[in-house]
Amino acid sequence: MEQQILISDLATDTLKGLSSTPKYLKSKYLYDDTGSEIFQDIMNMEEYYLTDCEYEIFSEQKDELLKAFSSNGDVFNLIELGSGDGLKTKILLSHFFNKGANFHYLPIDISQKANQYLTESLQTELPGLKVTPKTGDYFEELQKINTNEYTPKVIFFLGSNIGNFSLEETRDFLRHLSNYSKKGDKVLIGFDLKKSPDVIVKAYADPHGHTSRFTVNHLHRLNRELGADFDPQNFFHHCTYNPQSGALKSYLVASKEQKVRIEALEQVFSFRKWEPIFMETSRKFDVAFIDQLAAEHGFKAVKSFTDKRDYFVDSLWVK
Ligand code: AVJ
Repeated sequence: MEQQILISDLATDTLKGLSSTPKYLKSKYLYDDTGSEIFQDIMNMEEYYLTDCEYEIFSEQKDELLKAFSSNGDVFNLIELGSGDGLKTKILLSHFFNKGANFHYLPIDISQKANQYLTESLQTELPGLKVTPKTGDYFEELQKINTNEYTPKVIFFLGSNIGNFSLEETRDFLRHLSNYSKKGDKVLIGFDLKKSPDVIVKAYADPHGHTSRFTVNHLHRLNRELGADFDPQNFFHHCTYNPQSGALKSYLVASKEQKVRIEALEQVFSFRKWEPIFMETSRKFDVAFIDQLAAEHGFKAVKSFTDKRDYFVDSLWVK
């Protein structure tokens, strides 16, 4: 049943995106099973520094992080939005667990499969850890966690997932988060920082072609799930970085004029030669703007956990 709901969302959003001028597709649909696998390849490549940075931050600053979350052994709920395979979070979970920290881990993810895998692996790796996975939309699931008995919360939103939002969506997200949080609750958000444009572009226009496969998979997905007849050979991946706004934008560009029929939408879409489909924003931030975002939404940015190269920050906010 869940699959059905997703398919109809995919159809509605695809219709909207491909009927717009300029055309776009929503980046959240990049993560079907194939897309999630390709994303693992992206995370494993040298050029995609983001994963390494957050891994380094967690490995080297896990003591400081635990102190920041629970200075005197107080109980807390650790809620993670978009937990995925949890590879990086596990560094913290095992450290906290081995230190005898008193916490309950609640990972929330859209993928049932990812959740199940994460929970099973935690049961063998950290038997005794309290884990309650939730599958679904972040905020719907968050509301359900809200129990009468009040336990302080720490909410994780890692990996620069926030960078996929437009500025308006970022503010909507933070407003939700703020409304949900009580005084003293904490959030830890992973932001990718502005840096040499060459470094950034290499992470998204990689020589291995993983990122290209990742975006082109969106077209394969429309072929598979909506009966589209895209010829993926006729589109190529291109990205641009604007050092002023910090927006890295990815496109699929049509290399020739063509028509594409999408069965499920009973519609044909025309593409001009060199017409782009806007696929994704991967926004880069600076610390002053991060502090401003926190303040605008009733949080105080209390500590920046950064890697040695200052490429990435996990910013800790307190309500
Ligand atoms: C998962 C959203 C953090 O924007 O860096 C990686 C997705 N897209 N390469 C990012 C992505 C192309 C990634 N996030």
